[in-house]
Amino acid sequence: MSLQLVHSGKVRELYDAGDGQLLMVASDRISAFDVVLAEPIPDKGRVLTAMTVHWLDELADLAPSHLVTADPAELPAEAAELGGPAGMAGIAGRAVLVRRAEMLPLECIVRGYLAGSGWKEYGQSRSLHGTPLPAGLEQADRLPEPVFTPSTKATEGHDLNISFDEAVDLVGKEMAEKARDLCVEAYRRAAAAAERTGIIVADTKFELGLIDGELALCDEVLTPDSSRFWPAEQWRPGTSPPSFDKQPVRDWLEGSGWDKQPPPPPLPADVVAQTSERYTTAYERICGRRLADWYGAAG
Ligand code: PZK
Repeated sequence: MSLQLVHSGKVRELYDAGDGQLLMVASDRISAFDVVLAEPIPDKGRVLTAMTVHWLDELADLAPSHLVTADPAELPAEAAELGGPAGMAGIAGRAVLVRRAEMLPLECIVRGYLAGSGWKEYGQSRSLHGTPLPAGLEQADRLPEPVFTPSTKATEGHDLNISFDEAVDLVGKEMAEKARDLCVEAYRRAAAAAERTGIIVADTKFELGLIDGELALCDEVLTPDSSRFWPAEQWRPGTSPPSFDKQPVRDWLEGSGWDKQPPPPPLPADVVAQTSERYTTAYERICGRRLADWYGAAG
């Protein structure tokens, strides 16, 4: 009996584990400029999984989560088939068992800094998803207060930014307010903790779902794939700060002469190694734990 694949993302997979549970597996794949590269980044899946578990634990008093277990000993036996020749050891640390939730049809984004589409919108209308902002802000500036900037999951391609009122139309006033308050508080806490380690969480995306009628944190939480992490010492308003994790990949691809059309060129081994190191450092700095202590990590 094999686990049924229910969703396949760019860099992770979701399987039906029966009994109202799902198995989420984070791969070591990396995407840049909207394409997935051929070379895996060693330990990336473990870093993202360990970070999510860290934050779910830190935020447990704020909200319940979908997490059942990350312990490979507690995963369904069929999960070993997904680990390649190493069996269960091959997915240890990058697979988690979760409860199936009724997902909100919203991407719950919180922005503490002006980057990406938020910076673009500010330039056009001096607002963020309808929330007016002070004049004179620069790219990458810190916002006076974090702003909840929801979007809807587009079926293909990119998400569509919506106003808070449009979020209310989708999930109702009470649910939209609950989601906003939960996400803004989770962002505040995580950003404050990361700032103490010299890392800025510019923005992050939460996915919420209902489990037994309660709003729960689902999916990835405060990882480099769901957030913009910047090294604080390289943050300069008016410029676009480097990504803490993916910058070696982006820089190398930019310098390679690649036309940004798939397939991308193969990444050199030293770029792969440097990037793996960045992910590990991000985990160890932000979470204050050693990756070697996480399930399956080489150490
Ligand atoms: C769920 N995704 C995103 C896509 C992935 C993940 N607890 C849950 N219950 C029901 N559905 C989901 C979750 C969670 N988390 C998450 N889509 C549905 C997604 C592709 C691969 F690993």
